[in-house]
Amino acid sequence: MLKFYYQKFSLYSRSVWIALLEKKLPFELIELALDGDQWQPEFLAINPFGRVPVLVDNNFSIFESSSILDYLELQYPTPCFLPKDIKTLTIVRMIKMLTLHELIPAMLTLIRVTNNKNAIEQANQQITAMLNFLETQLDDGLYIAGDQITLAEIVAGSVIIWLPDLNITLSNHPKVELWSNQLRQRPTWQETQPSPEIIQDWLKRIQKLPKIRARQWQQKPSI
Ligand SMILES: N[C@@H](CCC(=O)N[C@@H](CS)C(=O)NCC(=O)O)C(=O)O
Repeated sequence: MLKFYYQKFSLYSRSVWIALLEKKLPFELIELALDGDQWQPEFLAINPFGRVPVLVDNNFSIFESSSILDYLELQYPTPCFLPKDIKTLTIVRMIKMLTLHELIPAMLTLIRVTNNKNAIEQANQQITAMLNFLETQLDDGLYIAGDQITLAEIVAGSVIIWLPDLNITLSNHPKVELWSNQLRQRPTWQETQPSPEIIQDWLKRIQKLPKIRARQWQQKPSI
């Protein structure tokens, strides 16, 4: 049985959780509190970087959400979340990477940085650029590759629905808004949707994680 280590508020965990559910794979959910349990030797033996998500398949431990999603596509290819057409496949991969390297870091900046106008402005511009790009890739009522969801939906679509919690409206991007609302109705999105209490808790705790991590890293015996 697959073991999935996750945290309910983790933007990175949710895409993997949705992929496992969409593929209807049996898996054991193991929740970390990220209150120090990620630094326990048992967990560091699974992921020496002390982060979730992690997937363990038959003692094979995979970390980094993008690598886990790639592994799932190769090992459990049905249903397949990567289109065959080369151009569409490349757009899906671009959206996945842009979400991880542009969108999520910009969202984390908006949550963590309160006193640096330039950083906040830049983060807002990054988010707008992402929304503009998605808007050009969508047709009304359809997914990125047509009728079927892809890793673009699973990665970007699991994150974008958090934007209203950061006071960023999707109404200037009507195709993205429709797309996001459609995804929100899927059973897998509903099953993984954090409650408003978890979101509030997340907004507070996510600010502290880098400081705790820096302290912990200094104290950590070298590996
Ligand atoms: N690049 C990693 C990022 C994973 C990540 O940063 N996870 C956060 C939760 S959202 C974490 O485990 N943080 C624990 C900590 O900072 O101590 C991925 O894509 O999986």
